[in-house]
Amino acid sequence: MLSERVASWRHVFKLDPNRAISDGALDRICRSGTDAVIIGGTDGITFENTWELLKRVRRYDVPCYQEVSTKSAVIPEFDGFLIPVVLNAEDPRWLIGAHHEAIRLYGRYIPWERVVPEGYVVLNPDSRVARLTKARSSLSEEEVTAYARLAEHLFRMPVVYVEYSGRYGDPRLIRAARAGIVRSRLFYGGGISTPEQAREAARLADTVVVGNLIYYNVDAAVQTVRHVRETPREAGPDALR
Ligand code: 1GP
Repeated sequence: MLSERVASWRHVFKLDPNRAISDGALDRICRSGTDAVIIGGTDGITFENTWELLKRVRRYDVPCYQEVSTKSAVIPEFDGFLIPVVLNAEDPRWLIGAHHEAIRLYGRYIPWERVVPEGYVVLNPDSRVARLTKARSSLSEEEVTAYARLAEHLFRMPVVYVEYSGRYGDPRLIRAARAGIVRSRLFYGGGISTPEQAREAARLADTVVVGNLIYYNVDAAVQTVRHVRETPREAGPDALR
């Protein structure tokens, strides 16, 4: 099952098809020992730029997943598909509208066994994803816990994703998400650039996502794999399961 594979990820890199990356940098990322490479982004995502990047990543053994943000860029050759559902979006398009439209058009062809929904909670109001989805991102700990609980218990989502894209997050809110889930996997992504941040994120989340750092300090990005792997996750409510 794909969601079981996703449940084994401790560290992943996220590559943006709309940003340039040299062959040398891509080589380092794909050989870094990360658990998977996710390809996806918010702006300027096309079939062509996604396909170009997928072909380059496919030279390596690392599993490669598409995080789908636009239906016209979906490529069947990925190992699997992560489908963001932005739980705190005030524009319902990003909660259900875009998904409904894609399923209306392509529903009979979708390989559901290779699809994993992600319940996003977008917490950086200045990020492109927050602006696009009109995310209600100024949330209390209690509100974040409630979104996480809702994702797991109402929507049965295998992944809850605390997204700070572009800025390192508030550890209290990552903990608040953890407090709401028992079985779902907690992803954290946003602004990781130092060993301390990588270690802290690894203590708080099940899966740590590193994106932007790849594009300005690939050495530091590669080192986050080791920092995350060396750090045990702190016990949460799921410790009892
Ligand atoms: C973005 O969560 C990822 O969707 C990673 O965030 O790009 O800030 O590392 P950064």
